[in-house]
Amino acid sequence: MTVSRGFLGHHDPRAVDLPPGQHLTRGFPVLTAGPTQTVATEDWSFTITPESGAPTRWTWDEMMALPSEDVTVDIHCVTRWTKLGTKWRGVPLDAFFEDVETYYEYAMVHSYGGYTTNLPLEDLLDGKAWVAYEHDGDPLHVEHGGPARLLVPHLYFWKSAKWVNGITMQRFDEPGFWEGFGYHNYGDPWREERHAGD
Ligand SMILES: Nc1nc2c(c(=O)[nH]1)N[C@H]1C(S)=C(S)[C@@H](COP(=O)(O)O)O[C@H]1N2
Ligand SMILES: [Mo]
Repeated sequence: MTVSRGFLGHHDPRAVDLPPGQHLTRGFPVLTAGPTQTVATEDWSFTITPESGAPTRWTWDEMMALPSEDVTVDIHCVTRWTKLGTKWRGVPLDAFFEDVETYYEYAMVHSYGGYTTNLPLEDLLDGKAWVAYEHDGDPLHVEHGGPARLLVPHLYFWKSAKWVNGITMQRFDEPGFWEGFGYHNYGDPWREERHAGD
């Protein structure tokens, strides 16, 4: 008999493999610094700018022509809630980067509205990150970053930029929005990297 982690989570939190300092939530809290962004899919685009300066841009329809995946992942917010077994559909970042040549190791992720977050490129590749446009079988709600957000479930959820619209490749790492306010530069929930110096 197999028992999913999600099932156990509703009955015996101690049986669930939770990162340190986290507790389970069954809801889906909304956390946004600043106003919710409203972007129609006709106006949406996703742009990767490598060191050549020549951007590669995908419209909504062009993104939809890339191979999508259904993923079920646990998400961990630095405010200490963890939600198990969240279901998403999205395009893996690997599919976008197939069309991009870069030797730079750092990515700065940009959102509509100006939110940014930084992470090493390797944390976006090899099936570790998606541009997600469905949650639980529905189009992603605007307050959760719809029409599309970054999903990087192995890092604290502030790295999963809502209303994502692009990535700039960088030779040197630089802090994004929360990282500049003292959040940890990398944000591994299993090592409890909440704040700079953790
Ligand atoms: N564009 C944008 N993306 C963002 C944020 C934000 O304020 N703006 N907040 C981050 C934080 S701190 C968290 S915990 C998650 C929250 O996502 P949710 O509102 O879907 O739960 O989005 C992240 N992505
Ligand atoms: Mo957060």
